[in-house]
Amino acid sequence: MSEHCDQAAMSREEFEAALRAKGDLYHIHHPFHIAMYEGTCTPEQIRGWVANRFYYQIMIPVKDAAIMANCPDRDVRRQWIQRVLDHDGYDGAEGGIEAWLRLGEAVGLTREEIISQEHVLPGVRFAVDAYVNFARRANWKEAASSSLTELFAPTIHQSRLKTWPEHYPWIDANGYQYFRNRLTEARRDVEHGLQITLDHYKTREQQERMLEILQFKLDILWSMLDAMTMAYELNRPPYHTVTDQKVYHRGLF
Ligand code: AHQ
Repeated sequence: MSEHCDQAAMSREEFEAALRAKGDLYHIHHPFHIAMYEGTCTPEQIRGWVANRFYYQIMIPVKDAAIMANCPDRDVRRQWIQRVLDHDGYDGAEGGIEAWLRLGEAVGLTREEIISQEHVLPGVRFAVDAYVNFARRANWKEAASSSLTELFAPTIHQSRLKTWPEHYPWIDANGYQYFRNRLTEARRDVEHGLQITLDHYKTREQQERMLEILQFKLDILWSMLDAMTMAYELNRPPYHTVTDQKVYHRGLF
């Protein structure tokens, strides 16, 4: 039992404020992100970030489909499926994964090397897989609420749209469509995720558990950038002491 279980439940407003306060720990404050929007990243660091985040992007719809598979509520599924469509695309819309591939080409990667996952660092893969596996086995409402780091996402997408063109003129501006798309998609997703979350967690203990779930997701985002820092800022990619070859596993499931 958490030490809070004997405390009174937070009101809906207090609970929402506690969720939003977690934004202080969002990965927009990670040194790697700060370097990106301050313009001090090298092309190799930008390419490393895009190639590694591709794994996160392709696993988001898998995560969302896992939540839907566990969700018996048709009205929730009718709304949640939009997240899968936003990334996978459908007739008439290329989808976010395709837009991310175009971001990859815009920063000088080839589609083949992105899709091959040859740049995906073990630490990034483990963090993303932890998120997907949580969504597969957690109560669907807990899994749904773990997406609420997107409360803070519009700001981070806006920071890229505002700063990258001036700092990285070598990046083809066509690559920025993904970030533009997420400004509206994230806001719509958060509306739905927040309503599920504020309706579900009623006791203080449940509310404290939700804050733990959000911290779990913040840790995922932060540790992805830690892995990229080791590889692309500290020049200590995996196995760098024993080989200059890229050594990685492609995922076992
Ligand atoms: O592009 C992002 C995205 O599609 C999603 C889905 C959502 C989720 O279901 O967890 N989270 C998320 C995020 C995206 N972009 C991240 C970024 O920094 O570009 C932020 C990330 C999030 O805040 O969870």
